[in-house]
Amino acid sequence: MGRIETTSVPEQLPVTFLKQARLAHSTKTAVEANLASLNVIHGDMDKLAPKVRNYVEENAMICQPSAIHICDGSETENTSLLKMLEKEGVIKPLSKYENCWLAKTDPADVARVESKTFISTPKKRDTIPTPKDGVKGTLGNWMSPEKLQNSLNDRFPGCMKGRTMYVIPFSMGPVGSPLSKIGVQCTDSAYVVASMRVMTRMGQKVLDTLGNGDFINALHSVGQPLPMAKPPVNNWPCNPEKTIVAHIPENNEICSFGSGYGGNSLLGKKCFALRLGSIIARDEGWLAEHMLILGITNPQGQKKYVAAAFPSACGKTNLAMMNPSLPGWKVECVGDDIAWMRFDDEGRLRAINPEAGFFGVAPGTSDSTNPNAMKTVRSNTIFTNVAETSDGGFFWEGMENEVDPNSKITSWLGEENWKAGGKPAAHPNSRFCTPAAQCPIMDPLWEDAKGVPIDAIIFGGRRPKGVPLVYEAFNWRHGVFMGAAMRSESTAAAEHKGKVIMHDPFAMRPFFGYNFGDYLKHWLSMEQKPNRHLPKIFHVNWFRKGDDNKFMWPGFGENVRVLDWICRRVNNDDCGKDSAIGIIPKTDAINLDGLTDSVDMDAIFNLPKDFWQQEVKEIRKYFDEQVNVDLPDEIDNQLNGLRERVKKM
Ligand code: GTP
Ligand code: SPV
Ligand code: MN
Repeated sequence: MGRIETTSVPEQLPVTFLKQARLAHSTKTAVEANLASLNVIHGDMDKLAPKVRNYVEENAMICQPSAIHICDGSETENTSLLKMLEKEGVIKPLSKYENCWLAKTDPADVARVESKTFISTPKKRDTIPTPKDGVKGTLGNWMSPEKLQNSLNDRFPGCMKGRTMYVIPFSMGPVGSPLSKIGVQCTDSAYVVASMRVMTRMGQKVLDTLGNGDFINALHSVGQPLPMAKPPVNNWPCNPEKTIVAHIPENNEICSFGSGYGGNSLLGKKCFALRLGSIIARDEGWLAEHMLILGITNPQGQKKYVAAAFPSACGKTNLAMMNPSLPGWKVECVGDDIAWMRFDDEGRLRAINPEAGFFGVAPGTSDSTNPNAMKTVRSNTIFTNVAETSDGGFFWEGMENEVDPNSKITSWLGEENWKAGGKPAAHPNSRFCTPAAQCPIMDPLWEDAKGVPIDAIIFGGRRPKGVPLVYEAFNWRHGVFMGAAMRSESTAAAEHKGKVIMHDPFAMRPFFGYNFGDYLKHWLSMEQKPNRHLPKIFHVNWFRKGDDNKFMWPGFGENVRVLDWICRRVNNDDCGKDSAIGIIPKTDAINLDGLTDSVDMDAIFNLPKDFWQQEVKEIRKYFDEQVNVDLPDEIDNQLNGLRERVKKM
């Protein structure tokens, strides 16, 4: 503790992007005055390695918080922050459980904001493909360095006035693992600190490992200096009009302003592990993907690991912790959202989960759909925008049979004595933030520094029509094409309105750190190195709907039947047959033993020719308009191949 001792500002600080902007508008004396007035209320600036200290001082100079708190990650620190948040009315305890909390946000700040998420590089084409003339690009948002500098300069100076700036050293991946990477996030939100403590490994041990090494620079502000002109809604300060989530790959820097929610504010997750992560991965020859990782063991004791990419709110968390309905099968969870994967010296693709917690969709989660998640969230969990029950519990859509019928429900919007029929009790993107270690089925190797060997990669999405339950790629290239051609119904995870089928290649559309065409080339290049055991690639769809508009497949624990077929295909079992779109299960090859729901398997695997002709056209249009000249020839060939096969259907 103590005040920052600074007699002079070095002429040559390592200059982050933001600081260039700030220093251009500030005199050295003013900077010194700011620094000298800073009040360190927790931790010791003198003990920080020079690079970390510079970053903290720089952010403090710009944002002008009233105090600095360097997080040690301890239980004591966490408890006192939670108490403070409770006192401020940001969170309240859910007394039915141990150390569980409910936060309600300003209803204007409930999800990622893709339209305000930018990547800034000197050359636009490094970040996004050039769409065809007259077409608006949808594969990410680029901003010029000059414009970003102005935007940041318009927002960050003085943005933390009256607030404490927390310094969060965090590791993505187990602390000290050669596959892990370190970041330092400065934020003026204690809710973010408590959440980052769940989602990442954070605190003193990370600083010890980092030494004076390099790290990802992550700055976050809710964008509401004190005193606020108007009091915050739900004690949740945010600044939706001015929200911006900016990435500056050249500097390994993230600057996020105006939102306290999820991927906008927990900067280790999408900003670091996916957007900047995918760039680092390309440069270093590996893959950073929006994928769950699970281990699956068949009744004979044979175990495989699988990674699966589904778009936001399309079933990753549920699959990652599934409770298999087939007797003798076991699923174990390595991660539910992000996979960092690289080929090892033996040519096997190995994956780690860079996260330490789950930021999972609450609605739909129940003892019947995801009992392992329900067990995980009963302690040490922060819930956001769910409903509460009068007996101190949580509630959301899907839990109707699991609450005391005598208890009263208060909706996330504060509607007391809430009853089904009107607005939902919980926001559709309400979430639990819970430690992975508490999940009863964590894989024994989930924190293994080497990562787990991946046998199969699965793509999937919400496809109400035409797309079968499962099919397999003919080979790696075809699999990469399948990832590129992914489409899915939009969900509440971002600001999209209505249920439209959107292209979401690799489930990464909101998370690409660089030009999607180059990303495809990177994926294709995986095949070009010798002696690699390339995982087989599959596509699944749990969400096909019948004429009655109901899901045709029961999903959840029953999905093990599909994983069973996938595992057999990985073993080269002769249980598949060629179709126009890929390899599909032979008749009766999906084990339906004990399935109580009646499922029309013919309908679920039916491939309507007109649908697929339309699909080919739509993919063609998307590639032409959006990826344009950056589309690799191989992907073009793959689409032509599909078109020809569909013609012959
Ligand atoms: P993000 O955290 O946003 O990346 O989402 P996610 O991909 O982890 O999705 P999640 O597993 O949280 O599921 C989102 C919603 O889909 C929840 O409401 C689930 O109940 C529902 N869901 C998941 N799996 C299935 C399934 O097999 N069938 C059906 N019908 N719904 C499912
Ligand atoms: C997603 O949207 O894919 C999420 C939630 O996992 S968030 O952390 O908000 O990005
Ligand atoms: Mn996600």
